[in-house]
Amino acid sequence: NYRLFPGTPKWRHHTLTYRIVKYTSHLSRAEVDHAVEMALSAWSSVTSLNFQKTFSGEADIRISFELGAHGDAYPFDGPRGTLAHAFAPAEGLGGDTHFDEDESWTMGTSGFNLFTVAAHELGHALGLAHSREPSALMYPTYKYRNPKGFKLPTDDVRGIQSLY
Ligand code: TQI
Ligand code: CA
Ligand code: ZN
Ligand code: ZN
Repeated sequence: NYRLFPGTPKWRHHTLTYRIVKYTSHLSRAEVDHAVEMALSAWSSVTSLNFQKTFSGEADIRISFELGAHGDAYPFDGPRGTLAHAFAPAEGLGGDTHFDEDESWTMGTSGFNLFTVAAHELGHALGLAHSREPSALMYPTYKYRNPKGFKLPTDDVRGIQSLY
C-alpha cells in the first residue's frame, strides 16, 4: 500500500505553480505540455489541488530535462537506469522534477512514455513515496499507462487524499 515520506512533507497551499524550464529534443513542446498537463490532472482530479502554469520566475514545481550531472546530488546516467527523479514537497528544490534527457521519451508505448513517468514523479513531488501495491502508479516498476481514459489506481487515490 501507499507510503508517505518520513516527516510527511506536504504542500501547505492547494494552488501550486509549475513551470517547464527546459524541454526535451525527443518530443515537441506541445507534446511535453500535454503529457505534463494530463499527469497533473490525474492528481488534481481526486484532490483539492490546482495547478497553475507559469512561464518565468519561481514555481513550486520546476520541470526540466537534464543531461548527466545537472547541479543537484543525483547525476543522470545515460540511457536506461534512472529515468527521472523528483524532490518531496519543500521550499527550494522541493517539488522539482527532472527527466533524463538521455532516455527515448515518447507519447506512445515504445521507449519510456512521458505521461507515465511524469505521473509517477509528480506523485513524489506531491509527497507520495513508493507503494507496496503492485497495481499502484507509485509502485517502483515501469508499466506503460495510456493517458487516454487514465484513472488513478485506488491505492494512489487513498495516498494522495491522505495528504490533500
Ligand atoms: N527514479 C526513481 C523513482 O522515481 C528515483 C527514486 C528512487 C525516488 N526512490 C525515490 C524518487 C524516492 C523520489 C522518492 O522512483 S527511476 C519509475 C518506475 C523511475 C522509476 O528513474 O528509477 C518511474 C522513474 F520504477 F516506477 F517505473 C519513474 Cl515510473
Ligand atoms: Ca538514465
Ligand atoms: Zn536532478
Ligand atoms: Zn518513484
